[in-house]
Amino acid sequence: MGRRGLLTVLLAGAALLITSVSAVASPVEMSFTSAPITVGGYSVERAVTGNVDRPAGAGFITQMAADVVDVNTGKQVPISRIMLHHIVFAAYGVGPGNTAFYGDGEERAIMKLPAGYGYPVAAAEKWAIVWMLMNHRQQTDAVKIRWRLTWDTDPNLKPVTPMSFDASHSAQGLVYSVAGGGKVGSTDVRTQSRVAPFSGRIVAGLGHVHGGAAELALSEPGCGNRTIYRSSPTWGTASNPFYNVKPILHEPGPINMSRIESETGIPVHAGEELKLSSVYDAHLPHTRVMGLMVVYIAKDDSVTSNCGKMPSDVTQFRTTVKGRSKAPVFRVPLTGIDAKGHAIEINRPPGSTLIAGMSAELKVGDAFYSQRNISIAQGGSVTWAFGSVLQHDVTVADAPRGFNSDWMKAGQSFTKRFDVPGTYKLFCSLHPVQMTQVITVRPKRAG
Ligand SMILES: [Cu+2]
Repeated sequence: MGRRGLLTVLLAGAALLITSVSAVASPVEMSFTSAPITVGGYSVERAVTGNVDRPAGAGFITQMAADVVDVNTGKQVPISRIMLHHIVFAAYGVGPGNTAFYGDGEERAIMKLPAGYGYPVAAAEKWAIVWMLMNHRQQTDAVKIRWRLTWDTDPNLKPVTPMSFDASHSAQGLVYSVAGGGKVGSTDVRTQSRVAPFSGRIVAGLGHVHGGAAELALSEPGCGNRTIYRSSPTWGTASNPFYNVKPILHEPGPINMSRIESETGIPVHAGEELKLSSVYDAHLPHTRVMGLMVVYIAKDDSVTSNCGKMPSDVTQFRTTVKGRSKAPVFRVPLTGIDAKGHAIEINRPPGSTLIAGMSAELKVGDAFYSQRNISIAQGGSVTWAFGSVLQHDVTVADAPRGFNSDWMKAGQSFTKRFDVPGTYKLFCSLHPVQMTQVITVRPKRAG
């Protein structure tokens, strides 16, 4: 063998070595944080932040989680201090539109794909986060949002596509309200049907709900309505901070939603209908609730018909933390501020009561309702005329029936007719301490 031949062999060997090294490249744990975010005392902060940090180059995410950390120590911040109400990660900048690929509510949902699969990230794509934080203490605080992920550049991973379902049908904030008033044990079911975009296999799934939920179910109407993924909540015990912080922004959600993994995958056929059912208790009101599900589908052209056999390796994962399987009855209190500036529960906001007949109108300004206590006749209507620069809303905390307005500002208005008598404790879900209100609906006299 001449020198040239030896060199060729050596080079070929080196190339082989490089190839094999990259093929077995072990996945890397990575951690990123947002810039510091300042949140005022007892306040909500929310925004969309574009172009956040992400791993460089192209690769796959096989696992992902998000939380909130201290600006100085980098340690996780407890809920009693600041809670991450929700966060959604969306990829943009490559092709049209954007793709939400991971979301997390206060239950700290994780994305985890079974072995052999990855969520593909393009080198050129950018990430945006949609987030909301709530400060449960009096003092102004600062935190960073952190996302940790497992990054894998193994080119043999099978790519997955996230497919999301939303029972609110893209309502503002992705929320809706369950009015309540149904019989004990009755349920409120909202559905969304979507068509499988290609033939493949669902290899993972996760769900998100709020207080009062029974479950989320993904079914195939064309296959005898079989349920292919049921995401069930686990509720915190009564001592959980969810039930004990102030202010409470909405009826506390679960501490966990069961998620699935299946290496084989649940077969879905291109064009077949997949239906999300978001099931809530319909006896009590539940306001600003969500019913969100994301499933991760790996393309598989060998799925050639609807209603394929369910795999035997679908594993349900749920928290090992002790909790309750049934949503507890919980009444969201109104919160005020005492003389020392501490958050306390209040029965009604300060101020006089406007006694109205069949209609009343009030103004909504920045962080105030012009009239905070109103008495109105049964069947009467109240109109909120928004004149604010910032967005505000009207949300039932505790009442005989639940409802909510959208977030609104100057020029918009919201009218609600009150057919059921009783005491309606209301707040602005974005300013739950400053903006509280009580509407008393007087019953019609008999005869
Ligand atoms: Cu507000």
